[in-house]
Amino acid sequence: MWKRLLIPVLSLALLWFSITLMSILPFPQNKTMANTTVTLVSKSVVKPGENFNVDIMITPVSGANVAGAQLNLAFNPKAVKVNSVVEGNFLKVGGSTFFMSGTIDNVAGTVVNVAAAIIVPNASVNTPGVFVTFNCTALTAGSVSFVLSNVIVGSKDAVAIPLDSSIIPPVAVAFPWDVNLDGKIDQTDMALVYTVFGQMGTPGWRREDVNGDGSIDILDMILVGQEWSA
Ligand SMILES: [Ca+2]
Ligand SMILES: [Ca+2]
Repeated sequence: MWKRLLIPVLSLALLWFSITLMSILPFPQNKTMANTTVTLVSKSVVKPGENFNVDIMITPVSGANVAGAQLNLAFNPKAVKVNSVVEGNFLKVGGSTFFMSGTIDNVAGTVVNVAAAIIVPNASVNTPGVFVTFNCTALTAGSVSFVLSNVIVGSKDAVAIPLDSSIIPPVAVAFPWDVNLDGKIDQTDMALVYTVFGQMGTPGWRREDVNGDGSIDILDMILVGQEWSA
């Protein structure tokens, strides 16, 4: 009797366990990029003192009819400063615009209230483009994440358009002495230089040539050592 019951009971238990597991585990959703996206485009590596641009790119879905956008930017003010905020061509494709370059605070590490609206009745945009460009200067060692917030992209009917927030990533700007680009300057970077110590090549041919002079030597190690963050 018990033996005859055992198999069905076990099967039922297994089925219940499987169903429970399926409802608990975060199975990947069927993710489609159906929404308008706002992305941040920048060089990944800059040298101290270097000027570089951070572009904010908007890619509308078909029929989004974008007529305006706003955002804030946050960054690490020790690693980078923002010099200017310039409107890109994204909205201008649709017509003339009213542009607010926002307020730069290089102590707090913010640019707030960057916004633009098309000032042509019934005009809108459905093609990707650079909404705004932040011109920045890299300051000191470390890495910086740019983070967007308060992002609103509006249609010509003044309705907020759904955005794919999953592709509003922080972008790391790393410095030459962060050889492995992990945001820390530590034993790992020193070990990478050590591994190829003495090699010669075209200046900067590999990241271990930290000072970009073509020779991997003590000068590269000194640069890593002087920026040690561990
Ligand atoms: Ca590192
Ligand atoms: Ca070198």
